[in-house]
Amino acid sequence: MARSPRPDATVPDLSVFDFLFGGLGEEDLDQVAIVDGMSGAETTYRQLVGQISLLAGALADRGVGVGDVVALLCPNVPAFATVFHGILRAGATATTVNSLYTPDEIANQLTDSGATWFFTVSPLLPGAKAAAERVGIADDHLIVLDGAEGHPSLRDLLGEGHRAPDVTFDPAEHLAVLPYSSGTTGRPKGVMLTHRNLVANVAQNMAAIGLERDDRVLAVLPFFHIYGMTVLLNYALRCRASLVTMPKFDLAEFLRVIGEHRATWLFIAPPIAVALAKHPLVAEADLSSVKVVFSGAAPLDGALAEAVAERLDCTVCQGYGMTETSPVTHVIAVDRPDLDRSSIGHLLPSTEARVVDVESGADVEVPADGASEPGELWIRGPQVMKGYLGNDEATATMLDADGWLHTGDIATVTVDGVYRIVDRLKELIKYKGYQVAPAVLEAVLLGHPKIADAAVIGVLDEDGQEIPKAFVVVQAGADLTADEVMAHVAEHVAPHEKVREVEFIDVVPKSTAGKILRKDLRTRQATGAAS
Ligand code: 4UW
Repeated sequence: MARSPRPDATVPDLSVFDFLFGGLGEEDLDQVAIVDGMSGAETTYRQLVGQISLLAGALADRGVGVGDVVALLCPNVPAFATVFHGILRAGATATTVNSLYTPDEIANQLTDSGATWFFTVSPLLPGAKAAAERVGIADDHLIVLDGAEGHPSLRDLLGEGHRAPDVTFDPAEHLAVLPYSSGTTGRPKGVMLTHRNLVANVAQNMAAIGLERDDRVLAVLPFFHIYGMTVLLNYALRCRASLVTMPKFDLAEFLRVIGEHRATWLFIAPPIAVALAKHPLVAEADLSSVKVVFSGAAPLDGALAEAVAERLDCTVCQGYGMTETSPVTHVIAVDRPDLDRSSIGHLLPSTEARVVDVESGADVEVPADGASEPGELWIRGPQVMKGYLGNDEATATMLDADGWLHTGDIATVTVDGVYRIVDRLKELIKYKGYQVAPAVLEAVLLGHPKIADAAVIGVLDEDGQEIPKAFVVVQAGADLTADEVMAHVAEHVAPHEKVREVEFIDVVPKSTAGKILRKDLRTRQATGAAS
């Protein structure tokens, strides 16, 4: 068992709102909290807190408070921060929805989370409305931030002028958010994160990562995902930095926004690192303001990290974690330029870890020199989730009686406490940092009349990035092409979940209990064996 080399972080017994905004000083209020990277419109901390309070008041006036779940389907625009923190300030729980989701996927999350109010934006209204209708959320409970006929708008709600309510709850028990994650296996599940979980992770980040007041932080990674939620919307704002929002990634726009707003920190996922290292457009851009590029959500190759550092003349750092840990557990902090960039660095303060041999269940030996043998990474700390909503069985598989969360990632560790992710035990696939659940794709594949059986794993493309690949068994006597398989999946899932490679096989390898042997498919992929 290992602990962080840094002193413990103090985790105050506060709500997310009070921790982030309760201590705003006079000198902070006129600081820019958020810049809309597209229009350049600025929101100060004073304005942001004012809007959050008004939204909380409008929600309270509608009877929304502790015990209610409010869904938010919205790209990265400044109003996301108002709504997200307004929901929490009112005492309700926010469930953030992937803005790429299909109406079916949205409806599943609305139903599973028990959401009764729903915020979205007009470009996403068709999908949101279809989902809302399916689950019985009426038009007056479906708020369209920028306005749409028949729906309340954000301006309507803020214009009512209600004061924020007095709410009381126990931050250690009360759910702040319910993001969705498939975890180690199966379909997406609601991850129960308390106010304390989120406050803790911000406090832990503050004691390690190194973002400073006055930094301008590019916020292109989605706020709905735990990475954007905690690191951008919570940690950066608590540091009194300025967020520069972008609703979606487009390289030319990304480079323009960095130059125009003099962004100092870029939080990215590895595919953006590939673009920064290789794309010709980068050579023409003014990236002289960039001090730090911080990557997370999927493995970062060491040579790629070097290439980015050299080309941008900046520091490249890496963080690791998962939705179930709020998410950050490990980082290469900016004050550790000595660490290998392909490692995930050290444990965050107040975080413990074990690296456990998968066969024997014992902690791996850590040699005096070099890295340990690989084992499953286990985590314990105040950022670890309460469990999965309404799914005790899935919770019990991941969280043991001693509070250890079994990540499903395979890591090594050195005697200096530097960790490296070397493999994944669980079936989860990360495509551009987004979660893709094989179970979801396999169900879609099995829905095709010409497919007898199917299994999906992650494989690497030529840039070393993970993509979903389907192994398909065709029904006897049927004719099916790889393109037809991919088109069928694309019709039923969000764009990031598409199957991007297909191989036809005779039989899907399975255990006697009928579980897909993904390990065998990975071996087959690695060796090119047609066994
Ligand atoms: N290297 C290898 C990594 C890495 C990784 C994540 O969608 P989720 O549940 O959560 C995330 C969290 C991203 C994140 C955490 C902490 C942090 O500092 C940061 O950047 C600043 C980003 O993506 O997926 C969790 C799974 O994603 C893989 C790993 O398999 C993990 O269980 N993963 N980060 N640096 N793999």
